[in-house]
Amino acid sequence: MQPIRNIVILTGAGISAESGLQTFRAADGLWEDHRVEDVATPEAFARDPDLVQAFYDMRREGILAAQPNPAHAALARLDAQWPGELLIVTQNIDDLHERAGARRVLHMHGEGLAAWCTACDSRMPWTGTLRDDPPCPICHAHALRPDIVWFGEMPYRMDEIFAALREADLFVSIGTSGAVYPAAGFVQQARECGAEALELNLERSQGSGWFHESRLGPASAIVPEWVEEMLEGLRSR
Ligand code: BJW
Repeated sequence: MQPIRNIVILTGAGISAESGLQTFRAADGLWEDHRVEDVATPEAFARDPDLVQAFYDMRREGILAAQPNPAHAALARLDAQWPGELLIVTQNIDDLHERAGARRVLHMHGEGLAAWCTACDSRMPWTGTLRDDPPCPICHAHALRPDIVWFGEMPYRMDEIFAALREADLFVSIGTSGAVYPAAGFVQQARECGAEALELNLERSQGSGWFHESRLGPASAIVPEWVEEMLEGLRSR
């Protein structure tokens, strides 16, 4: 077998669970008190902007209070040391990969600490609240929304993701349930292009059968173990 050179890593809410950020689909998950259609669709936002803005104001506070955990730190270490192509595609809207030091990160579902002005189409860092409907600092319209991708909207930077998947020798999925497309289909796309596929999760995901190997456990333990293996493999090449 050829040595692994190019890696695509898909992360989901499970990697941030041990940083205190709730996942979506656990029994006590984020949407326990909210129906997903009431908060995570453009239609819901049009119908009840106050409810949706308040939900994301709360999420923003949670992100600001959270700290990266050993799984984020391990991926940052791999990013810094891996000599081949590497792309961390995260579905998460938190910035914990970046705060741990990772650089090759792509947020396919947007960023919780950013706002998007739908009047002038500007995107900007945002750490305050939006439920008070502040004006856009650029065009002054009252048309700011969280810069995140809701159901029915196109995830960001799909061309870059598909290009990376085509070149990947290894696809690794960490802490995602495989319930939301197009991310849930990445494993199939990577495999069709010849990649090995590894899943790291607390429990098997919906698409578990697509992976060559599944390692089960908390991300803060199994991600650093896997990263050490990869770096050890580099040293012995
Ligand atoms: C641990 C752990 C620990 C816990 N250690 N692990 C029918 C069929 C197919 C598709 C569709 C369909 N009907 C509609 C669609 C499309 C739709 C979709 O997928 N719907 C599904 C409900 C079926 N998708 C879309 O609309 C997307 N857009 C789209 O498809 O555009 C068209 C297109 C087509 C082709 C190419 C390109 C585009 C947009 C999806 C947007 C999703 N947005 C959200 C909200 C973002 C903002 C926010 O954060 O509020 O993104 S939904 C939510 O789910 C969020 C997440 O990123 C996403 C995935 O969730 P994730 O991360 O997997 O979390 P959980 O909770 O599900 O799982 C956590 C996992 O962690 C579990 O497995 C645990 O075991 C594990 N875990 N603790 C390790 N300590």
